[in-house]
Amino acid sequence: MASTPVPALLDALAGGGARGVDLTQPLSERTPVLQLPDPFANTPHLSRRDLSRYDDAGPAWAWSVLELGEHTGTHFDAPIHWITGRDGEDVASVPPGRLVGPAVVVDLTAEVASDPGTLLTVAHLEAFEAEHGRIPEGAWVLLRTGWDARADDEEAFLNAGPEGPVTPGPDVDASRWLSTERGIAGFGVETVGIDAGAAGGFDPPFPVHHFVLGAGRYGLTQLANLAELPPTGALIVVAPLKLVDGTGSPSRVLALV
Ligand code: 23J
Ligand code: MN
Repeated sequence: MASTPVPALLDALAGGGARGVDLTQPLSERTPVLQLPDPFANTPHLSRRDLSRYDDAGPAWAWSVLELGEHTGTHFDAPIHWITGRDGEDVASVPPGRLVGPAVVVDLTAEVASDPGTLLTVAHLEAFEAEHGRIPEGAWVLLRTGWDARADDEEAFLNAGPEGPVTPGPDVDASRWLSTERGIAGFGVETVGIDAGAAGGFDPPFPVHHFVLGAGRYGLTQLANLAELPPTGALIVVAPLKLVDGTGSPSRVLALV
């Protein structure tokens, strides 16, 4: 394996020993988008208009124009998305080596089933490492919660309560830990943002954005099918648009298991 790892991987794919898993949610007019409270601006839902559809405007071809936010659906957060990362990378500047690497999957599905506002803590991360080993350099840490099952129902997905959205995510200490304690490439979630629903009220607000993007690392949201990944040992491929000055980008996210 060591001398010809890619041919060995191709043999494994051909023989069924390895396979690709799509971690991407479908992207359409129905894709749920974040809803920030007043007075903040909000991103629109995806919309599109036809340029032609096998008609007078283009008799043999169909094509359309999209309008969508950079932060729509399964998407990538670049460091410059947050004020703490404003001197960091835009999407186009992310080195390709950071977009391919080991995935580790921290599973809070059971906790989130009984409390949808469950927060990921440093204790959870330490328990994960005690069982599965140290999170490797360049890893993408993916938080599995079962939230992907809600993705075709915007109301259930955003889960707004009287006090605001109730969705899982890291607490302040876990956000800081992810930015400083391990050499991770990024942090990914199944929910609408990399921060917990309650994180607008944390100190600092939106601590994953604050610390993780501020440390030059990346975010991934609205992931699907994390249940098909092992806790360690999967390879992730993250493919945002190479958008110059982009603060984020809808992305295709694939894993090899
Ligand atoms: C802007 C402000 C707050 C949040 C977000 C964007 C996101 O979740 C995002 O998509 O980056 S929480
Ligand atoms: Mn985003």
